[in-house]
Formats: sequence, structure tokens, C-alpha cells
Amino acid sequence: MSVSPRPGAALSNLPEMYREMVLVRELSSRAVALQRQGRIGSWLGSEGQEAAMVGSAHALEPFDWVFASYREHAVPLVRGVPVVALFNHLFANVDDNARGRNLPPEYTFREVNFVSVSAPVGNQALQAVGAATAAQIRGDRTVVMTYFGDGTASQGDVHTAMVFAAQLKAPVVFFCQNNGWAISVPTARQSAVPLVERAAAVGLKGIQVDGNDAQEVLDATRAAVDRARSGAGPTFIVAMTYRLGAHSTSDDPSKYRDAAELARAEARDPLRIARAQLGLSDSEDEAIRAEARRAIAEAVAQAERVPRPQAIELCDGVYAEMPWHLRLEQQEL
Ligand SMILES: Cc1ncc(C[n+]2csc(CCOP(=O)(O)OP(=O)(O)O)c2C)c(N)n1
Ligand SMILES: [Mg+2]
Repeated sequence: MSVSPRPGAALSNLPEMYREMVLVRELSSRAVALQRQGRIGSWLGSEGQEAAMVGSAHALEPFDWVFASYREHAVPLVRGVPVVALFNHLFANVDDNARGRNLPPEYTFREVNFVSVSAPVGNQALQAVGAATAAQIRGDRTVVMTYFGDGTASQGDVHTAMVFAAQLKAPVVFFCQNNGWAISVPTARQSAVPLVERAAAVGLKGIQVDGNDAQEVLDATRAAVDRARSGAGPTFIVAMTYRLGAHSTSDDPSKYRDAAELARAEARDPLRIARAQLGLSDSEDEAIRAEARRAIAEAVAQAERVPRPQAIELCDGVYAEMPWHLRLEQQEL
């Protein structure tokens, strides 16, 4: 964990954040199309959650660490990962850091301290508190951010992580993207109280923010990151947002979700809000979108040309010494 801050990293920059929000919106809709065409395996869209992802990621320093869920596609991008690296993962090619061994989109970007996403929801919160405690023991300035959804907030792992973090004053920020749904279960059926009220019970500072306003998210997250870095303790941020699309490419939300609710959420689309704040004209906005689509098309073309790993390589780099039964299977292959 290095401690050299990137100069100017903490300055707010709505035009830059808007370009990143557009990029990830376009990336998500392109990924759905690729899955429908049978070119990638699976995708979990982030439409509607761009302000929460981008605003929060801008509050971190490059030497900070992130333990995310499967729906924070913008976070590695904001931390400097090129678009093609996300597609290398989705195409499960030999340039994918996981070499096709993680369910897409469960990235791992060690180069920007973005830790491999785990399939069981919630355990990233425990991992984050462990890493934050390590930073505390070492006496460095690292802050750890963990992301999870409203449904995941009900997991025992998240409660355990919060209890320990508050007690230890670990330098961690719990960032919940409350997008209204956990697959087909609405947030109202997850919790008898607004999620943020749980903070008081364990001794965390709790803040609820408008998760569709990138600047508001950035300001609140920056305050929480500064607080953690100063040793004052962890914060639980609940960003109120909405999952405009399906849970995943295997889901059809029209089976359980009311069209009127979706229409209300579309009126509060974070891209619409940021665009209005910036006062962009149609042509200025279209130029930003066209640039995003161009970057994505180039990345897709590049990633799709890279070969996929061979089955025989499945366990390479996994074991220091491969167990005998896997060695036998490899020989069979
Ligand atoms: C421990 C565990 N239980 C169940 C699942 C199946 N599952 C995957 S995503 C998901 C919903 C999570 O909802 P939420 O935390 O609100 O995140 P969102 O998908 O809305 O971003 C569930 C139940 C899982 N991956 N892990
Ligand atoms: Mg959710």
C-alpha cells in the first residue's frame, strides 16, 4: 500500500464525472447486446446507478482499496482501468486478469487495488474490514471502501463487518447502493427501518444521500473518506438510487415490477440530472455519447480478437503445488 497522493485527485469535476457516467451507461447497454448475441456469458447492468458509482469512486485516492460487488462497473474505470480491460474480462480471454475463471462481471484489478469480486453477496464487507484493520495496524493512510446493495445489507456478514469496524474504528467506508430491488424483492420487504438507521445501532456514522446526484454523492463520500483517514471511524453511506434495467441478463423485471414505478425513476435518471446541472445542449451531449460509443466499439473489437485460454490451463496459477487429482484430470485433457 503506497501513500503518494495523486495531485488534484480530490477536486470535484462534474464534466469529467458526466463523461464517465455516459461511458458506463453506453458500456452497459453494449454488454447486454453482446450477451444477447451470444458473444459474452452474462451481464448485470448498472443503468440508473451511474452517479452513485462515479461520485463515490472520485472520493478515493489511488492508494485506497476497493472491495465491490458485481454492479460497480464505473469504479475501476474511474480508477484508471482502460475500457478494454473490462471487455477482456467479459470475453474471458487470455488478457483477462482472472483468465476466464470469474463469473462475468466479477472483475479483479490488482493494479488499482480493486479486489476480486466474490459471488456470495456480502462477504466483501468482511474482507474490507480486515484490510482496513491491516492498514490501521501498519499505521498507513489507506482507506478501504466496500460496496454492496440494499438486499445484501441484510446479510449476516455485513452486520458482523459493521459491528467490528465501529468497535475498532477501522478506516472503512460502507457504501450501499440502495437501488430499490434485490432481484425481485423490493427494499421495503428487506428492512423494517430505513437502512441508514441501522448505523446508530452499531455505532457507525450513518448518512443517506441522493444517489442520483453525482456531486452530492461525491461530497458525502469525501467527508466519509476524510473521516476514516483521520482515524475518527467508519461511515455507512446509503445512496438512494434505482436499478432502471433488469437484475441481470437472466432476469425479466416486467414480471414483478410496476411500469409506473419505472417511469417515476426514469424521470430521476442521474444522467438527466447531471446533464441539466451542466447545462449541456443536445449537440454537446451527443458528442459525449458518440465519443463513449466509439471508445466502446474499439475496446470490444480489440478484446474479441484476443484468444481464450485453453481448458488445460484452468488450474494454472491457482496452486503452488497442484493436487494429484487435478494433475490427473489435466493429463486426461
Ligand atoms: C450469499 C448469497 N445469497 C444469494 C445470492 C444470490 N443473489 C445474487 S445477487 C442477489 C441480490 C442482491 O441484491 P442487492 O444486494 O440489492 O444488490 P443489487 O443486485 O440490487 O445490486 C442475490 C440474492 C448470492 N449471490 N449470495
Ligand atoms: Mg439492490
